Formats: sequence, C-alpha cells, structure tokens
Amino acid sequence: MKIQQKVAFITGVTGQDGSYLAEYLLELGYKVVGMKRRTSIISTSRIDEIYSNPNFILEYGNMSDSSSLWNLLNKHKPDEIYNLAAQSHVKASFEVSEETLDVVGMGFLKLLNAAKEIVPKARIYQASSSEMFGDNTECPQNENTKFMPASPYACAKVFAHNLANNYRTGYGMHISCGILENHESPRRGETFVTRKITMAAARIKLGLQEKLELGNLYAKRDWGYAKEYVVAMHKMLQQENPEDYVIATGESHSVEEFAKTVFEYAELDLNKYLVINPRLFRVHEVPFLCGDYSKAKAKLGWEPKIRFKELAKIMYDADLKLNSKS
Ligand code: F7E
Repeated sequence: MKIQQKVAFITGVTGQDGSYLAEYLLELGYKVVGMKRRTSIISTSRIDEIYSNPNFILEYGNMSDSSSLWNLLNKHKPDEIYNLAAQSHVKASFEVSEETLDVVGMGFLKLLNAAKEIVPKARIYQASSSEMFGDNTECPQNENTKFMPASPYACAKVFAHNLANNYRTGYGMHISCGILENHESPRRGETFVTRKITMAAARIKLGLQEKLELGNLYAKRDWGYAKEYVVAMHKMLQQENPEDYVIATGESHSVEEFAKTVFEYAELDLNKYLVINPRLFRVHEVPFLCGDYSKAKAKLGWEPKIRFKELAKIMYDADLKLNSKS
C-alpha cells in the first residue's frame, strides 16, 4: 500500500527558519509548499538550493491578504501548517507598529480562520517568541512564566499565542506554539545582533570594514542554533495532543560576551573596532532572557547540541568564507 505523501505549508519560507524547516521536511519526504511575499528585490537566496526540488512549491501570498491564504490552503490542502511569517525585528516594531501587529497578530488570525474552514484537521505550528516574557526576568522562563511583552512585536506575538490557545480549546484544533528563545545561524538577517557581529568581524579581518557599531551591550539572550530549533517545530506537530513548548539552550549571555567571543576567535581586539551608537538603543529594552527546555526534552526528546561558543564559531567561519569570495 502506498503511503500518502504529507503536505506541509510554510509561511515565511524565505526566512532563516523557513528555509531550514523546508529543507528538513523535504528530507523527511514531505511535499513542501512555501509562501513568500512579493518584493521588488530578490529575496530567495536562502531557498536557492531547494528551488528545483520537485517536492518544493513556491507560491506568492501575504499574511495581510486573506484571499491569498484561503486560495493556497484550498489549492494544497496541507496536513501541517507552519506559521513563520513575521515582521520580526523588535526595534523596527516600534517604528512600524501597525504593520507588525497586522502581519504577526491579524495575519495569524486570518490564517487560523482559513484553516478552520478549509483544513480543520491540519496540525498547526505557531511561532511564538521568548520576547513575550519581556520585562519578566524570572529565571529560567518556562511555559507557565507570565508574559510581560515590552514591544509592539511582543504584544502581537502574545495576541497570536492567546488566539492559538483559544482556537485549540474552542474549536479543538491541533495548534502548538513553540516559544523559541533567540536562534541564530549563518542565515540570520544582518540586522540582528549576532549576524551583525560575525559579519563585521569577518569583514574587519579581511580589511573590508573598519568599525562595528552596536547599541546596548548588556542585554542578555539565550542564543541557540536555528537549524536545530526547526526540528523541534516538526516534533511538536507529531504529538497526539497540541501543546506549548519553550525551546532554548538554558544559557544566557550578554551581547558583549557574544562580540568578545567572536572577536577573540577571529584573533581581533574588539576594543579597537567597537563603537557604541546611541541610535541603536531601543525605546524599551528586554534585559534578560533564558529558557527552560525541560518540557521539550521530556515530551519531544528534543535537546540543543550547539552551544554559545560553537554557534559563534559556525557563524564567523561562514561569514569569513562568504566575504572571502566577494
Ligand atoms: O537583538 C541588542 C538589542 O535584534 C538582541 C528576533 O528574532 O529574538 C530576536 O529579537 C539584543 C537586543 O534580537 C544591537 O538591543 C545591541 O537586546 O538580535 P536582536 P531580539 O530583539 O532579541 C526574538 C526571540 C524574536 O522573536 C525576534 O523576532 O542585542 N543590540 N546592539 C542590538 N541589536 C541589533 N539588532 N543591532 C544592534 O546593533
């Protein structure tokens, strides 16, 4: 008997997480339908390698456009839906607050309403975020930690997280939320701090850049490796019951520690190159994040392998290679 090929629908497929998840699901034998926003510049570099895979389909759509969501779900009837689309930059969310709420909050509601009518049995993954803990410095943060969102982005994520829980209990939908702490990789956008640092170190090393400008050095984050975190997303949807899970490393380090680690590894003196630019400070800063992944370990059998120092090395090595080519 032939086993039916599972279909996964991923919003935000051109992003760091979307591209790693698409690759992972293709390896597992899924047909993957990725949704991307139309942009005037090409934004598909992260999915170049899977673009010609016959099991990968790229479709235009938009979280602000219900009709595109309804059409795509109707056309592909996915078994699993991964909602990774977002305006995900926390600082920018203060400047484009309405767009952030629209895409992250209302966009998810539109997706849920479409799924409820078209594929009510589909298993849904919602990308919740450790930013939802915000001002709550409880250590470590788990699934029961109170949310104290400190940005429009985090408020939108809390709104979507609550909706997921509401549709789960109200309509019996299989919706799981991954409360992911920061997760990085060589595919991280260059406006996020880890990648900004590894790119700068590589470019300084090669004589292509002179300074590294940063904002608040003292914020602490729990940084893990994105490629490992997408495996947890998939595992959540294979559980009989939908639940929320914190995905983290359980270690917290400051921005300064990340920069020092990278520059030491690159054999560069950070003090010679670092400039603090107050324009990079945030209206409201989340001071400290550190997650407790013990529920994910117990129920999903998921554990992080790549830790802080190794992550910094992976990212620096990749950026050195990338910049050596150019
Ligand atoms: O900032 C500080 C900044 O922008 C980290 C998103 O994926 O993770 C991410 O949010 C820290 C902050 O990430 C610069 O003030 C200093 O304290 O890399 P980030 P984020 O805001 O933590 C969560 C879990 C998400 O869900 C988000 O979508 O670094 N910082 N100097 C700087 N940050 C940036 N971006 N640039 C600087 O120059």
